[in-house]
Amino acid sequence: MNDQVLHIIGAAVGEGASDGGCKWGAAALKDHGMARALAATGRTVTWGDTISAQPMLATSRLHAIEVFSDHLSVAVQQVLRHGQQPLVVGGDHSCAVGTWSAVADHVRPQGALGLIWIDAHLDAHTPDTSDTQAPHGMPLAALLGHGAPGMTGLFGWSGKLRPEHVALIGARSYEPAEQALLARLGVRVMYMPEVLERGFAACFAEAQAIAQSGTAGWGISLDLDGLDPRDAPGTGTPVEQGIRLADALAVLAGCQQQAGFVAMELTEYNPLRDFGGRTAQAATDLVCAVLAPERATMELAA
Ligand SMILES: [Mn+2]
Repeated sequence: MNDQVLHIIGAAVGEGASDGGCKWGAAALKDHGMARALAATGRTVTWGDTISAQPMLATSRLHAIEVFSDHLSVAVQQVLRHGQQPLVVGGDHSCAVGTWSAVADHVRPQGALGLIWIDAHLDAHTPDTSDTQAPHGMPLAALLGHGAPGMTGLFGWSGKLRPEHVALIGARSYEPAEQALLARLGVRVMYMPEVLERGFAACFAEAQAIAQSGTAGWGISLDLDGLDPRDAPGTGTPVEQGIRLADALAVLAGCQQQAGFVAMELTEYNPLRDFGGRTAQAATDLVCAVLAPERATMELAA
């Protein structure tokens, strides 16, 4: 539906991470002109509310993220109820709990939600397994129904994602407990060596088939640290040897036209590490590639 309004929601959260710089990511991407760039692709774009985590009102970091997730989920729910398409711009990746809980709840009457998770990490810790206790390492586990009740149980139900409808691409930094949880659940994880061997295009095609098969809709949660730091250094937790930007732009172009595509999230932009704005431009080009109303050949910024 190419005339559908694209509604951007900022997620001003850095409290989920050990380095809080991502809290300023949404505001920086707004200043960089992300909405204008999306409008230039032919979309009708609104930059709506920015939801901020409020650590001073919380008893702990986890509690702050629980309250924030609840607020973000209501904002995303409102966008969907108005028939608009949400684009959530983070923010550390703990925002995924609010984003995808709302999308899953919205499509629930028609069926399950599929999700493609592009990331250097697995984000599949629970409070029982995390050494750092950083909530941005927990959102995927929470969406699968494992973790703190305040993160798993939004809208009064748990298990927003079923393992068979989820695929991860690009993982290369993780702990055994998260790998074990995803393996036990049967989630398909394409680790970085496999991506380098098969190519990002083949991996994404497989992930898309997983996300589309037997679901009522699907989306993409894109953690910028899934990219190679040579192309996107301004992320919360950079890890060497990732997906190259040119590959991502070529492969992600046209998702908006694919059957069942409902929403996108872009996370872990850290403007404090993005000297010269290269990562902001990469983030902008990526959302334009995914969300443009017609498939366009992206020209790489020199
Ligand atoms: Mn992540």
